[in-house]
Amino acid sequence: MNEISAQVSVLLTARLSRPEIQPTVRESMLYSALAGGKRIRPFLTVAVAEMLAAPEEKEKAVDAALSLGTSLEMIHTYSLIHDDLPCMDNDDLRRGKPSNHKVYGEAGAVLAGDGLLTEAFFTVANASLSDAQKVRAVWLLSAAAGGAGMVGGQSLDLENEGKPITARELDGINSLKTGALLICAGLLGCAAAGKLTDDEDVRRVVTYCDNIGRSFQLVDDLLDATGDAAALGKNVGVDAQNEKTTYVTLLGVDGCLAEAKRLTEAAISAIEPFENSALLTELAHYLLERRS
Ligand code: GRG
Repeated sequence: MNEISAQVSVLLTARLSRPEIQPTVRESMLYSALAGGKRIRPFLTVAVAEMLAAPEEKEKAVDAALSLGTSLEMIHTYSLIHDDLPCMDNDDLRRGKPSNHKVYGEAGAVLAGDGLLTEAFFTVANASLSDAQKVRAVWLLSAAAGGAGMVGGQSLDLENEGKPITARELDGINSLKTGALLICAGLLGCAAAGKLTDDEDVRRVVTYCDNIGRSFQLVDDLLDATGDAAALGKNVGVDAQNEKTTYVTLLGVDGCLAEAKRLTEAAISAIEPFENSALLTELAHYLLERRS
């Protein structure tokens, strides 16, 4: 995981340091992009590409996956910057550092987010991919990040703050807010390996991503309720402060853990038929056991 994470940081630095980018917004984008995220999404994209590509195509597929995963990481980073703004979650700590708006001001943070979202598509446009792969990647990224995906989930989440919601409603919000980008990560890996349409392999990857996405959210809620701010690099107890219904309020700590384990096993069993699934199995365990 560390090696892929380092490669993503190198690509992020290269793309976001382009001299054409205005210095202030460039510095603000780089600040958050290199603040030390876990790089789960690009790792997922690369691991899927590696698993699905034919041996003679592997190198090319992994290279493509690194570019696509980097573009997704830009979108993810933008969402965290905007999520921390006073008009949203109002968080002053992210990835162990002051949130972007604490350093660059609210306007600087809004622009850094806007810039990262746009640079993501510029990265796809400039990647070593076929035209068909680029079109597929643009489709996947925009579908997952927009109003029918992450932005839609964030909107629903804000609307429901302070209101009691059911487990079903919470599942719906999280599948948009968190799950959409994780499924996108897997599908970008399929695209990098040349799989541009649905088939049995792609469906298995989606099932895997859907299950780790749900487990990821359960663990996220657990960490907010019981985790350590220093290890997490962000404030804890934020959900309770914002009177949010979470999986911890609905299932309790033990219930959350049991459900996260069940989902992790379901994820692993979806990719078991593949020969080369070790990286994805490792990721599923890591997400369950993570402390940050
Ligand atoms: C503002 C459009 C917009 C969307 C925000 C991502 C998001 C939607 C909100 C963040 C709030 C949150 C804690 C969501 C739970 C899942 C999540 C995305 C956690 C952070 O992802 P990690 O753990 O972060 O992968 P790192 O820093 O490791 O990259």
